[in-house]
Amino acid sequence: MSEYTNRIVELVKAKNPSEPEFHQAVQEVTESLDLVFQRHPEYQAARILERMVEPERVIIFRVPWMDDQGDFHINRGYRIEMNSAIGPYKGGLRFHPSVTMGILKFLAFEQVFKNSLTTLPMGGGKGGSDFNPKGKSDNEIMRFCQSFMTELFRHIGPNTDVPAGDIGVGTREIGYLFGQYKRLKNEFTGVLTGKGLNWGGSLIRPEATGFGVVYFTEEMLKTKGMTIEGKTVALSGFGNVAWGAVQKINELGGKVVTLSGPDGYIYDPDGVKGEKIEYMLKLRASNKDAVEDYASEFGVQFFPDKKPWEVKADIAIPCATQNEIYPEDAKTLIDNGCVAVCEAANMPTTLEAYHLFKEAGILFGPAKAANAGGVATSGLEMAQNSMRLPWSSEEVDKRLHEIMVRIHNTCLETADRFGSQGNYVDGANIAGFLKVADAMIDQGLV
Ligand code: NDP
Ligand code: 2IT
Repeated sequence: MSEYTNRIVELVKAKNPSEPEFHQAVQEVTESLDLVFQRHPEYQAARILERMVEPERVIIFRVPWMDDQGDFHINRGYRIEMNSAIGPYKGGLRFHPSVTMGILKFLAFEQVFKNSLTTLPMGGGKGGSDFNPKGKSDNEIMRFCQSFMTELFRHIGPNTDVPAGDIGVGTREIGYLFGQYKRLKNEFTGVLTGKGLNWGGSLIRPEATGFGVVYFTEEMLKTKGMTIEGKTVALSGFGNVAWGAVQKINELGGKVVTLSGPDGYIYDPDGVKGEKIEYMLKLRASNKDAVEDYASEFGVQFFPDKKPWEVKADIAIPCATQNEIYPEDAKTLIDNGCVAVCEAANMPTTLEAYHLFKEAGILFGPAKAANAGGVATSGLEMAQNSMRLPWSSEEVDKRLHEIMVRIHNTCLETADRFGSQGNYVDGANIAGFLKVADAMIDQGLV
């Protein structure tokens, strides 16, 4: 790293202590941006990166709610409004006990670059709460969502900030959040995405992140004369994104041999297919936070407290959460002959593990490019809401596919232009940065 970018990383660490995930995300991006600053000192002179690491606005609020026994609970709610240079803040809400300011800042920072890559007019944001949905009843989830929105509603709007789902927030939660927003504002607008189909949602949005990741993987493989057909895939997670990815991999003739949860992983040598894909929805809806039940249901092996990266596979697709591939996992994947790693979760690979993949010359699709299909389809949902016209699933899927191919090509072309041939990480970081940076310069001191 250059002295300049090193100074920015140190500044971020000093100003945001105890936020290691945010430091990690900033470091990864700045490593790529050195290539830009060498050629374009104007961005350094305008202090664009210094501005981008400072959120435009951070909202923190109390979320009181009552459980089914009548006991009081207090959680913390957040919304990070990171950057609105190219459109309203846009990004998901995460409900998980691990949620902290640092995690949401890393996610919001990544979202700025990701949304820029989609080519749609969306700024970057992220929010959520340390609320734990595990074991909660439907009524408890509803009361929590209503309380969360009772504060959040005054900060968001269809032209201001448009939240969506992420870990622990799916169509059910978006429904309760939307219902409360509508009561408070007396407005039916596209203020959230990931809505139900019969009240403004878009076809393919639930599948979009997973579909998009697989489209991106297919494009990466094509550059080496390969396809997904006949390949085995090690996949982590079992939630919304994993479910979409598994469907599309099957459709393209690949075989998914693992799923994982916080309890361990299952190994299914015949592949997760047919009714097993439907079963994933049951697992997710059970709020039990575990994949072990899959093993007993389908008579396959369960490996407690282990990660799926020890299984020999051609492709690895992490779909659970941040930092799930460490250097030792990367070494195992490389030794086992893995040809591609494509990030469906946000920042699932540690920096050191990414450096190992880079040295080994493995195809590596970074999250901000590879998983952009989710937010891109949110952008398509916003477009349909504005027109008050729904598109068919073929129409949405066709647009999603085009967007993913375009993002893939943009990454490669940009990496090439900046002397980092074949490096999707550099390509994604630089292309995402340039559009936002130019918009910020056009808009003056913002
Ligand atoms: P879900 O809540 O549907 O599923 C999340 C999955 O990750 C579950 O398998 C969950 O297991 C697991 N998980 C979550 N936290 C942890 C943890 N701390 N340790 C171990 N496992 C964990 O969320 P999504 O499928 O929507 O999200 C998965 C990933 O994809 C996240 O990184 C998210 O940011 C990213 N993503 C999501 C998009 C979307 O549109 N939904 C778009 C782009 C990226 P458990 O339930 O047991 O905790
Ligand atoms: O990480 C992500 O891109 C998401 N959770 C989706 C955000 C969105 O606004 O659809």
